[in-house]
Amino acid sequence: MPRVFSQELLERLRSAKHVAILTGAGISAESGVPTFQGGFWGKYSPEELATVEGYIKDPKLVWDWYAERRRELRQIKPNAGHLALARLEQRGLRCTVITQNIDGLHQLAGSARVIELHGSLHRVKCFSENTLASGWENAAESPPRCPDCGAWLRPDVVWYGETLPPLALAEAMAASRACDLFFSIGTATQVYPAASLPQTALAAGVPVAEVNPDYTPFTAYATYVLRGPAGQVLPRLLAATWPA
Ligand code: BV8
Repeated sequence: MPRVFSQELLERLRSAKHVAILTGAGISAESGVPTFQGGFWGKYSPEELATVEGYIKDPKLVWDWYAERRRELRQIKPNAGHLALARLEQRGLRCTVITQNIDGLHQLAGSARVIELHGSLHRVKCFSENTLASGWENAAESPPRCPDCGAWLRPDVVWYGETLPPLALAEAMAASRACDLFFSIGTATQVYPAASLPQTALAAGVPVAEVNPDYTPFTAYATYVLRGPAGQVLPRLLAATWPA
């Protein structure tokens, strides 16, 4: 846990007009959502569940796994890390949260500008038409069927081997280049193209602060390394930047 923050970082944050923030599973860890390294994949392999092939092979297993994650989220609240980012936005500077998470906790914490690179657990779409579906919650069948065409429904998330929503990715890239300061928080920076965003910021001359209790493949390149859990580091960073 950093005792003090670099004065340069505090000054940059204090004078920033636009901050871009990439988040991963680590920012939701303190809310009780298991990270990919520590939790979900432990039971299953990504290929089994988070791919089109895995879904076609066993649609009920995949649908039920996402349904279990959706149920678990009902008891989960945003933590101090999510709330600190929402407060940062409420200070009036432009704050673009770019998340790999599908839990919706940034929006629940009050962040208004959230780019969901990998979709949302709270949305469901038709496997065939790719159109969002509603009214599936009480379906007896697992997975439920599309009311329009009868195909299976699926979570509106990006699986391995699927391209990211083009607009979301374009907006994330643009924010990474245009911001005054970039944060990479709670991500192992191993899943692409999301993992390329901190480097995109650096290449555009934007300083990058990494918030993570552990090292990542990006740590050596970070301008500032804030070693610790986001739920502790972020509130302290805001308090140090704006003591009043
Ligand atoms: C794509 C949604 C173009 C679903 C997710 C072969 C074939 C096909 C593709 C590939 C291939 N090889 C490589 C690829 C590209 C692939 C990829 O990058 N693979 C990796 C494994 C190498 N990417 C893709 O497939 C992407 N699409 O590239 O399309 C294409 C198309 C065809 C062929 C080639 C290219 C799509 C990727 C999206 C997959 N969907 N999620 C779901 O959630 O079920 S990925 C999912 O895993 C997350 O969204 C996230 O992105 C990733 C997990 O990473 P993290 O968030 O970083 O979490 P992790 O647990 O790993 O780390 C947690 C971190 O937090 C740690 O560092 C820890 O120290 C830290 N931490 C812990 N506690 C705290 C903390 N930090 C702060 N505070 C704390 N308290």
